Amino acid sequence: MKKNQFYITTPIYYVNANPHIGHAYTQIAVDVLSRYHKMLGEEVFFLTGTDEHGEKIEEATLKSGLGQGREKEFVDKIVPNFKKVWDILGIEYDYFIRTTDSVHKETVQEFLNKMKENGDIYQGEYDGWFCVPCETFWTDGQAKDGICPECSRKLQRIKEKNYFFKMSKYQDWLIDYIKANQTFIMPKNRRNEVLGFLKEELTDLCISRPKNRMSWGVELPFDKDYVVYVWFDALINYASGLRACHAFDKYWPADFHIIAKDILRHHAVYWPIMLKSLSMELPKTIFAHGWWKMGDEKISKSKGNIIDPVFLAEKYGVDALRYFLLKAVSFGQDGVYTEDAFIHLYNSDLANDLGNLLNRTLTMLEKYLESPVSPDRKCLVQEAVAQSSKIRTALCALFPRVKERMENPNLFLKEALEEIMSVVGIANKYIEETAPWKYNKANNKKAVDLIISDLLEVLRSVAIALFPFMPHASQKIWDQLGLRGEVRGEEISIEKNADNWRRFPAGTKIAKKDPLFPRVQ
Ligand code: ME8
Repeated sequence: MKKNQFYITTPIYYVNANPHIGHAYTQIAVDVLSRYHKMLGEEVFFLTGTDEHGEKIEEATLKSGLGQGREKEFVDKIVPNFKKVWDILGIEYDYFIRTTDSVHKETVQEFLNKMKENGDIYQGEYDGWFCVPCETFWTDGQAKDGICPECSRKLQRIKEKNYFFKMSKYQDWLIDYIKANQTFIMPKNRRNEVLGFLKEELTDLCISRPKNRMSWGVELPFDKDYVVYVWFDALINYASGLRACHAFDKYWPADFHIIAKDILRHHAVYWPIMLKSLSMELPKTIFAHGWWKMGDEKISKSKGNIIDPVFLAEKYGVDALRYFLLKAVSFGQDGVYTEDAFIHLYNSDLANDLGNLLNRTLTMLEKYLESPVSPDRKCLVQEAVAQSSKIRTALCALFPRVKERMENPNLFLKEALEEIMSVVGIANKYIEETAPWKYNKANNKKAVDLIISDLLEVLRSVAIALFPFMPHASQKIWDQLGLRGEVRGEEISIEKNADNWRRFPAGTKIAKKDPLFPRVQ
């Protein structure tokens, strides 16, 4: 039984084109959770990678001008683009699994052999529909008029001998499991969606493609004329990725598989049944977030309405992009992207609220106090003391509130950011209400010191709490405050920060720089 480990995954993306803002969204959310759990002192494993087999990739290879049989060359060219984008976005994954890696292919074949030995795989005839862009099989009942119910494109009609996985055998078990484990599929509306889907009789899943029609895949270990259906191959990455690092025993099962709602059925129906057939432990939570859209349409490479995350990161900064994606919509819901909305949030939250708080605090410190923070924080001005105690209360509640939201199975990432920004707002108001410049004019240095010390306390804690979301900006705040070392080394541990107050070291030398988030016009 694992104790202090946290295993989190992203989907593995198709490499038929470069990543867009939708892929970046999942990566950033998982990176935030991973960084957060590291700050709790847990041992974290963050797995990502690429899904490189199947008809879609075969088609993309042909379209690229490389001939049949040169798929590996094609994917080898695209994969570095994914890694480059993740580096630019500050995604600190622990391992990048590729489904063309030998450890993955071996794992797939081993798992399929086991399922066959268990009597869960058999040969039969597939007579139904297939969607190449979604790489998904559909029954007559699901595909009205030969149109894909997921992406609305025309389907292929397929009638051929294939191998099947006995999903129907496990239908009742899965329904009971989902009902008994309230947080297995999150958020709740997704759980209901899966339970709704399971009200219909589950058909067995076609898990092979005959090589004479589509040969780009992992060969079936028990029949050389077939390759494994790409989804059956891809889902196994969550095990092979750990195996590649000899980390399986330490981290299995996953705490979270983070995906978007488009691939919920594959993760919440196929995958648990595959694991059940293999007698393997199930992931604790499958969390399906929403879609980024342009107008009413999902942003997707096949629709061509993509937004390039690197362009935005270069224009506004990586951390601004990370902040926008997680603050603009509650995790789990859809969001509509516009650059205007991005700029609006950037200016109001980052330039005005956070950037200003840092700037005003450091400017006052430079102007009003001889030494940065005097160890003597006693202040005889009752008014200032009363205000100070209010801000102290707000700040002491910050880590517990952030913790409550980040560790909630609903993954309240937006709401955690709201808590942090609310303390920033309170601190800005504190400056307005206490007007330290007046105390300075009256030469009451003790009151000035009290107020500025409080603001430094706030900024220190805010930098820590923001680190998972905005790692670069929070380190810059830390450095400007003159604090030593790295924010990432701090712990968001309630036990260790029981009273999150008076933790700012006295006598610290500040290092004020240009504004962190210059206003965008
Ligand atoms: O489905 N909004 O790969 P894929 C939010 N290879 N998230 C989005 C998005 C959008 N508009 N567009 C894409 C596959 N995503 C399979 C997965 S896993 C074993 C195999 C993100 O390249 C989101 O995470 O089509 C979604 O689930 C994923 O990209 C789909 O990526």
